[in-house]
Amino acid sequence: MSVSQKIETFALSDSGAKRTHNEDSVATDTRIGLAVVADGMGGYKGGEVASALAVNTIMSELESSLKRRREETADDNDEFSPESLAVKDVLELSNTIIYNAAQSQPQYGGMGTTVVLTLFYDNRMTIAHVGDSRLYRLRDDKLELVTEDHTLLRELIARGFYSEEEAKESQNKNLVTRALGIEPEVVIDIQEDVALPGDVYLLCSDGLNDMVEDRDIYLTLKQYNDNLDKAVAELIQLAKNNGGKDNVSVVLARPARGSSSPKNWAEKVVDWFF
Ligand SMILES: [Mn+2]
Repeated sequence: MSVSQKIETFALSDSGAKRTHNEDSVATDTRIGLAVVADGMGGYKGGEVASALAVNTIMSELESSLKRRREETADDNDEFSPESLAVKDVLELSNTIIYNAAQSQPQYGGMGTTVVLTLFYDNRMTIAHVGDSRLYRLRDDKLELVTEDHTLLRELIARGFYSEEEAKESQNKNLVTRALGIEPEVVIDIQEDVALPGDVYLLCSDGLNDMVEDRDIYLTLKQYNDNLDKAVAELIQLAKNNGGKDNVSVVLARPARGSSSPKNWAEKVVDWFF
């Protein structure tokens, strides 16, 4: 890993065990600290087109958007960092591009895509998502779900109509209530947090978490912690072994250790203990 890299990443996307097309798209850019997963939906190639439009827009526009936002004079009233504002810019742009394509070409009518994105910078990170693609974080030996699905089911649970147990049996658990490209405007969930060098971040489409229990995701990340390319392949294989009904995409990202300079005493102590 070169010094200029902010993260190391490992990514795979697979059509699964049942489907012939893969409507998911994944991408990473270690230079700017980016990882993204999108899960498209819509008839006649609409899903593939929508998720590809989202990922391509992010990959081509985020760097210039970051530059623009970082050059702006900081406004004390800004709720978000320049990095988060740049992420918001490109996701809103993606929404517009997909929406316009769907409006102008009948075969793509109604297409849309989920998205989950992480951007790492200065020991911090921005997390953005729309829909039911997820971000998990492994830290201090605990796996935690960072994002909250935008699904009908989640809303019904939040309002007390369903228990978590009843929810597992539900037929329409994958009905997403928010996606890029469906409406002219979209509300994007954005979080900012610290990112620690030992953390492992997992971005995935629902084809992983519908097929593989959180416990097995945790155990796989533990087992292959020193070999994250194996972890990615193993997670995809687990999803396929368990039925693989949907396309399955996994991106793992691990923040790089600040620089190549020798560690100071305090950092070494921290390493011994964790
Ligand atoms: Mn899916």
